[in-house]
Amino acid sequence: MNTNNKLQAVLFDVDGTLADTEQDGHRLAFNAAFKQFDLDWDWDIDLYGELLQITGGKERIRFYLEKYRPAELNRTDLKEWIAGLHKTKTKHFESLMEAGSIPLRPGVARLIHELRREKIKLAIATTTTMENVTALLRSTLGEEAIGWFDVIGAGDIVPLKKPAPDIYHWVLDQLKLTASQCIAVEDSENGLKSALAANLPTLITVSGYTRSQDFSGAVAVLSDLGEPSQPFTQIAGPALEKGWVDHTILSNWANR
Ligand code: XBP
Ligand code: MG
Repeated sequence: MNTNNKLQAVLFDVDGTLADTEQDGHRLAFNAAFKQFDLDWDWDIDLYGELLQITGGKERIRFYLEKYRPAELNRTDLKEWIAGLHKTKTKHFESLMEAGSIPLRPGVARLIHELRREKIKLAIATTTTMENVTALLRSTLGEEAIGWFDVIGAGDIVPLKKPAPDIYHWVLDQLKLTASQCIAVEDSENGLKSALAANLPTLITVSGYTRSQDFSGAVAVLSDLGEPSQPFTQIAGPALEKGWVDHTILSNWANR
């Protein structure tokens, strides 16, 4: 095999992929921030599912105002007000992570440790705010885990969030790798669109809010990354010999 084609890096999404953070993490943090701002808004589980079509917390708040609270759009300081509300939301999310409220999904820690042993680079490409990424990694894998990732692309580092490919382009640039040397792991249609538009082979592990989305173009769709003791369920893609994702399977997908 040409070394240029060898799998060099795995690019992980965060929300829904590393951990199921939306329903009982981000949603609760938004609601806590609304309360702190004396707003009578409550994003219940169904409404939040609808709002998730918009990636990015600040963008999601603006979308909610446009659809459900148009009077609020008349604020003269709207942009700053949303930014302040979102900052408060981030603090609440960090507290939830510090309390250890959300575990990593099956197979995530195992695969990260294995990729490190195999000297395959780790990167993150996410829409979420950087503080959320570090809080999650710290609470689940320990303080030093942040340093295991060669590149972390997060939040507003690029102007256009997923489904635009910008965050994946930015991470590939930082890694100095081409898309064909890497594979992305995502959980959502917006994330898949973003990775595919950057030409990345993409594995989907479905999450709470995303299991009925359209994952055409993914190398495979799985319930999760699986463990030898707790195999994944395969939803789409070519039949696999094992019930857990390891670096060999990822290399094969990257080199299809
Ligand atoms: C994640 C998101 C984020 C989080 C909230 O999408 O859409 O907006 O819900 O994060 P993906 P912030 O998993 O595709 O990256 O509030 O920090 O923006
Ligand atoms: Mg996601």
